[in-house]
Amino acid sequence: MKRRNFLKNSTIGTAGLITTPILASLNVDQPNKLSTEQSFDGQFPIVICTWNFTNATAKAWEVLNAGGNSLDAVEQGVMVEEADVDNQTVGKGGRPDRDGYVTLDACIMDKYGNCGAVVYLQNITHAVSVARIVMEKTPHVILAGKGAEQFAYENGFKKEDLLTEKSKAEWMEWKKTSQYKPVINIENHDTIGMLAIDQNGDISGACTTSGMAYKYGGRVGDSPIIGAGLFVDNEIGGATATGVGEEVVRTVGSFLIVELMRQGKSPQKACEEGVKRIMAKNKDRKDFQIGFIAINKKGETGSYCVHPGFSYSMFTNEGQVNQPSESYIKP
Ligand code: SD4
Repeated sequence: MKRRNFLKNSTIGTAGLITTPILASLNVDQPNKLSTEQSFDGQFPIVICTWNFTNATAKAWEVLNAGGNSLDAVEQGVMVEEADVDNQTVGKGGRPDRDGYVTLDACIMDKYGNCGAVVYLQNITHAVSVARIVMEKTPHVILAGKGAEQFAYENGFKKEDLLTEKSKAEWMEWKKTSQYKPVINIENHDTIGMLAIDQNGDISGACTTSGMAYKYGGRVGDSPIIGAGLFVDNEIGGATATGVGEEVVRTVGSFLIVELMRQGKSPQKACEEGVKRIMAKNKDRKDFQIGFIAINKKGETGSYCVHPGFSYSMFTNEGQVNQPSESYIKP
């Protein structure tokens, strides 16, 4: 976003005036940190998320455009998908594990590097909100299973059956063969990982999923693991992942991408390197999908994936776009 658009934006008549001194106070000696000069080259406020979850980015944008902070934006953005029963990869309506239980993984990270996560959470739609209160109300980072569920009830969340008729019918069909074979680009959407920069230039991220369909009971993926499925460093940028979580965990993918940006790589180049590291560990195996998205402090974005078909949704002052991702394996 150019300076003129930034100032034109929104509520920003005043927010721009407030923001500029904050930007000016940031360290200008380090190229990866936001300088006053650089601050208007990128785009912010901005929100991006994995896949074409346009309703989610629209919700997050609503928060950002009203002057809200990036933490609220990412939480409320991904909640849209958690509540959508037609989305069978996130929240309510998600596909169950091989025993028929819907178990959710989610995490959230704020501008201070605070983070919270829930793993193997059952019967609660908004796993990301439970993750947020783990971050804000406990001395811990991760709560699992029954403990996480109990904590959620104590904090006013209500018990819900997350297994919809549709997901149940599909699971019963799957049980006939019980063959575990993750499908590449299921329905062209999957786990939602979201990154946002607010009007103050502060970055937050969230990631939430029902995990791989028909996984082993008790399996936890990358999505709630800070550094794997999501990482945010407010001085540098953020990254988040979708795809076969085991592969992302093995390379601590999102942390790696943020560190590569710290070393000077663009979000695009950092995502490419993240995927290449995974492929280097899988010389004989290419039958899985991983997609990374990243954003730096300037609001520049990038993405890369293993197989064609991945894209990310972006909402800025210039509107919403679905950005196709380049892939390691060419179309
Ligand atoms: C997981 N990364 O549980 C998640 C699921 C996902 O594409 O993104 N699937 O491994």
